Amino acid sequence: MIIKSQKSWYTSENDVTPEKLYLNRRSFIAGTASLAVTASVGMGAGNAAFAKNDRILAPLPFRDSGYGTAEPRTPEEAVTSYNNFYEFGTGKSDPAENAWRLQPKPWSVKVEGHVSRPGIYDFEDLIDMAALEERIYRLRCVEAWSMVIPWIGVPLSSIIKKVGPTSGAKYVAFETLADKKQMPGVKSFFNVLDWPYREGLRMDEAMNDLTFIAVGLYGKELPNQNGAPLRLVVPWKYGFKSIKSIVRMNFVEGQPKTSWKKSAPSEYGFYSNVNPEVDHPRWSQKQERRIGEFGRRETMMFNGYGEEVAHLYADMDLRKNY
Ligand SMILES: Nc1nc2c(c(=O)[nH]1)N[C@H]1C(S)=C(S)[C@@H](COP(=O)(O)O)O[C@H]1N2
Ligand SMILES: [Mo]
Repeated sequence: MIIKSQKSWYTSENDVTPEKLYLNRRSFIAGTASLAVTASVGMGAGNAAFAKNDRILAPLPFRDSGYGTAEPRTPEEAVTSYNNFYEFGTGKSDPAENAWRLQPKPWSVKVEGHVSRPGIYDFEDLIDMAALEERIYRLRCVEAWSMVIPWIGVPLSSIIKKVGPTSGAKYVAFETLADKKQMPGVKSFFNVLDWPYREGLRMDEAMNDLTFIAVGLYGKELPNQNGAPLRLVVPWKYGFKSIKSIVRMNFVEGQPKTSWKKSAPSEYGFYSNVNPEVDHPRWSQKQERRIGEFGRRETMMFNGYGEEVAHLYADMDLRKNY
């Protein structure tokens, strides 16, 4: 019987327990004989966490971007073992346990739609490794916890400029890999989400200076569980907008369909801007628990990035456009 030693930052779902998550307390109770068989999502319940993801992560060259915060960074161990990546299971420790199956190299991204240079881009053609910068951003999950993460990557705008959107491009739609062979959550009987995982941004959001494509964190390549080899980071929006392991970018005219909105439209909208004034139907968004800290913090409008992004929504009702 495996009983995990719990880190201080490793919360149970005691903050909020969304229905969709409660099925998956498996990872939490793996040592509890009476409950050990609840809702296994088909990847072998009860494995020790954090044991298998032994891909060697190369250090990355980067410059400091000046995008920082005085708040302490969340410990690396928490950033890489307390994750949401449903393709590998819905428990917080499932991604770290299962994502070793993902093959992030070689990797390519299909770029299509309203662009002058569509095509299949190798990772190396999309990401200028000589231009990597570090940005320390807050990440606020919709489930009312948050982290501070030193990301390494490039502005999304640098990639968009490469592919040359044309006037028909009003939104960018993103998709994650959905490969049953590599992703046990995708072949699971419990289809929590409609795969592939989909997200999208309005073009002005995508071009905003804060919007980032991360290829690393804490000075090294991205661990698989954090979305290797490239993932979006949109720091003023709830974490689920920050789509991982991207394989497709489609430049479209209409607002794209997104996975969470499709699964529960009254709970998750297209915009998903962090907003303490607009509660989730099942819990408050006024406060958050910073992973690694005791107590709670007040949640900030736009996650504290209002100066950079509030103008994007100047004439919108953010209660309607949640
Ligand atoms: N493809 C994919 N991307 C995803 C998710 C997911 O389940 N699948 N979860 C999202 C959610 S809810 C959050 S909070 C962040 C978590 O990122 P992290 O694990 O690197 O902290 O990833 C987001 N990106
Ligand atoms: Mo999240």
